[in-house]
Amino acid sequence: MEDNRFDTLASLDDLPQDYRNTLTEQNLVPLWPSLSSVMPAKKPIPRTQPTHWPYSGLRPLLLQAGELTPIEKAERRVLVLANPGHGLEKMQASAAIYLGMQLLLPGEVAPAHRHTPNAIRVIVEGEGAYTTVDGEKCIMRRGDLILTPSGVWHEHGHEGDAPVMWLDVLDLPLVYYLEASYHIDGNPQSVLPSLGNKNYARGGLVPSPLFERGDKPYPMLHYPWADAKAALLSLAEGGPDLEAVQMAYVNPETGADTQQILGYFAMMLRPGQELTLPTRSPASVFHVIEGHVELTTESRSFAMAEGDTSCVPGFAATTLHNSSPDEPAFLFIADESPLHRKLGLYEVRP
Ligand code: 1HN
Repeated sequence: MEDNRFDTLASLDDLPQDYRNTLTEQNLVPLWPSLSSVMPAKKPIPRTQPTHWPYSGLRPLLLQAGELTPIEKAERRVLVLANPGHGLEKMQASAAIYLGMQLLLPGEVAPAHRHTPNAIRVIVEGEGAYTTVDGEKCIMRRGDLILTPSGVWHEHGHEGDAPVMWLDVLDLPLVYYLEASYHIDGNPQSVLPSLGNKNYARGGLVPSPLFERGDKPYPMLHYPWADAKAALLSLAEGGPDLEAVQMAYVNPETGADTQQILGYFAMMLRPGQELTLPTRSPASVFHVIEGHVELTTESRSFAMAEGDTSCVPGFAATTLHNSSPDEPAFLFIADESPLHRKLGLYEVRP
């Protein structure tokens, strides 16, 4: 048996032009000339290229956008981290992941809206900004994860005195491809009295008044970095032999991924640690919260500093290295694994 029979199939040029013209007139296409590109042998040929967006390059351009474009003219003032493999105008980091770096200046308001794509934010720099999600005012601090699930009202405001920047991660490319992407404008939300994430102050305990359990699909919207970092340090301390010090962000009521399509993780690399990740079908995004990380994938290598973001396609062998001999490094990771698992496409290659 040949290794790849598809390579031997006839091409379009093997067909007479008048036959091809007649097919086109009737909106018909022969399959065999395209079979090997839509289903390549053994693994996909991704459009997604390993790509690195250093914060040092992005930051001054985003601040410049703050001077050039008032918030009223932007709705959201964002520079999109676009993967050249998809074409910059597609605004995709991977097949399903959109990434943007957003700027809010003191006193500005990014008005309330809701939309079908799911969003999250990871705070990169600055203090005093907040986002109100479903009536819950979430104060943004560096490294915090804040969820804005599909269909939920959200708006951003800034009561501090220096610019605030954060990374937005959305499943927009997928939802757009499905022709399911739209938004609805809203009015300022009233902030509801709530304990927010403090309802889930300790792992393993969920509120259960009068023996009942909550039924919100997104019970926790704000995951402070201080808690995630403490959890990672505790895991590392308790397991000196543990290869990967990694936490998944989950719905505390169900233990499931926080959102339906993209998955979110926090990882600690011990001083000097080199970690080879499993080769998996979903694409992944890596964002450095603290420290320096060298990411190597498919003969590309990125020296990542704090605030840097990079993207790696699925099926790509990837190694992370904390180049500091005496400080841990901390990463935020987003991937397409919930989507792949739901679709039955999730794979880990040996
Ligand atoms: C959006 O609503 C936000 O609410 C950020 O901050 C980025 C990118 C595409 C579509 C909607 C936000 C977005 C977005």
